[in-house]
Amino acid sequence: MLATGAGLAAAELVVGLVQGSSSPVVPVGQVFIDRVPRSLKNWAVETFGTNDKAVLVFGALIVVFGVGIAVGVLAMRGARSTAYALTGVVGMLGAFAVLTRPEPTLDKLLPTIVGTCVSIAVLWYLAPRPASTPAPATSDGGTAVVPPIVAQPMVVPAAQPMGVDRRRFVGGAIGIGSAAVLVGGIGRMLQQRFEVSSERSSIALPPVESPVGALPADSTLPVDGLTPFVIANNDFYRIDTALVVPQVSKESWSLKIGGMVDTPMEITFDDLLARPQVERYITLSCVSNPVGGPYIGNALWQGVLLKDILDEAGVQSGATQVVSRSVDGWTAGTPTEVIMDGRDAMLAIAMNGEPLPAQHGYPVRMVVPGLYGYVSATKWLSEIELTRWEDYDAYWIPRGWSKLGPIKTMARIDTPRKRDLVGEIAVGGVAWAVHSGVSKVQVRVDSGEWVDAELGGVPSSDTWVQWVARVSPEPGKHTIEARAFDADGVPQTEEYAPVAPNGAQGYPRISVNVKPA
Ligand SMILES: Nc1nc2c(c(=O)[nH]1)N[C@H]1C(S)=C(S)[C@@H](COP(=O)(O)O)O[C@H]1N2
Ligand SMILES: [Mo]
Repeated sequence: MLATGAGLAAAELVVGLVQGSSSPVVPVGQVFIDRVPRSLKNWAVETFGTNDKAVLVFGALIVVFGVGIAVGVLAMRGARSTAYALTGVVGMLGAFAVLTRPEPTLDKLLPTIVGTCVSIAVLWYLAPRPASTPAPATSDGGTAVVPPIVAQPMVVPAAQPMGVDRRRFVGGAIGIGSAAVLVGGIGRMLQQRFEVSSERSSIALPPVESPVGALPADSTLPVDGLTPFVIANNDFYRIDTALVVPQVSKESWSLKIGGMVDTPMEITFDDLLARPQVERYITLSCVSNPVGGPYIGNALWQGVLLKDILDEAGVQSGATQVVSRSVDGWTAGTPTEVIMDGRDAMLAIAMNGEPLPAQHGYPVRMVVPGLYGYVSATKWLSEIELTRWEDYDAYWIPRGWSKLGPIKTMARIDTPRKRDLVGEIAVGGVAWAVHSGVSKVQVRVDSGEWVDAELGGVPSSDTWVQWVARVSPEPGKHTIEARAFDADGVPQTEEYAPVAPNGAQGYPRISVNVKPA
């Protein structure tokens, strides 16, 4: 465990010294994320929610330390070459994972190589080796020979006693352990140099051409327990496959636009700031949001309309799919006609009046009203390629999700949260039919008559809406359901469907127990 810990710590130090390099733990976890079957991924998300990544890293560390223990046992039993070899194999697996990531370069391998060497060196230093001379007695009178169980050699001939100087071992262990903690900590501190937080806070956002202005006063209804109309950046759900948040400097950032276009382009961050800016409230939803789930949010996005840029590049006929790629290789495929149909599909640089947070795609991401994130909302955007549906499948498609991902019309019940209630109940929540707009929300008790809810105000049809309905069921246990209608009066689908392959459906439902007054 010491050898493993020291190796990981050394790797962290190198990551802190060499910009763009990566600790092997991250790509190993990333390869795992990219390869897990959908059922396991869904189980992890359902069980751990957005803590799934922390759980994965924890699991990976348990595995790595488990192997470390096996290596240690081998080394203590005298099978030192096997122990070195196994460490080397683990290092090579790490290196292999690093090389599978986008843009593999040799300096990205450096932490893995250094970490593996340090691990082997610690093993070499701490593990007992064949005692050529009798081991010296220690000052407290005990012998410095390993206890019999440990001394049973597995690989070396049994006649050779293994020597381990206990004092040297304990001293070495304490020294190496403390050095590892220190080195790992310094490495982590140095890594902060590469974070974008300081350059991000120094950006002055350019003014927008026509500000959206104040929200309608009734966009927030006076009902306890409702979700705020605008979700603050820190509370906004985060869904992506990135095990560590990519730190992409605006200085090195550029967006390549190519494929089936007349004029391939490359745009810098400053180019983007110099273009006409728009700002729009847009509700973003994840296809993995279950009925009643939390993976949806509404924010004010600022950026440049994607249509204008694609018009400049000149989209060729037949280019039915816009593939957007992020710096970490993730891709989304969006219908060209949706981006070009006049809605406010944009390259966003700001969220709720601030430059994009790193977690939400700094420096530039896509936002397309009406489509689930997995087919449109590429964060840490690096490339846009015009292509055809039959020529390319984006990240989630081979993993069993639909090529097209329009957001399904849906209501969510956010209040009441308590089960036991008395008297009249204010049932409320949010509802969305993104880009169409919600025309009506209804509530019913125990499959009775549908009752119209009061709707809050909205700045556009691209956002969710708050709603509240008041019902007074008799004392006893009841089920309350809700449903939303889009602008054409089409209600959300009643029939239940799970999130895969194209988004959950069904009525949201709560159970309440009304007590006599
Ligand atoms: N680079 C990258 N962008 C991505 C993803 C990703 O995994 N990688 N996930 C997408 C998905 S599935 C969703 S729902 C939205 C979520 O955006 P948010 O984390 O800002 O809420 O980002 C999209 N953009
Ligand atoms: Mo998503």
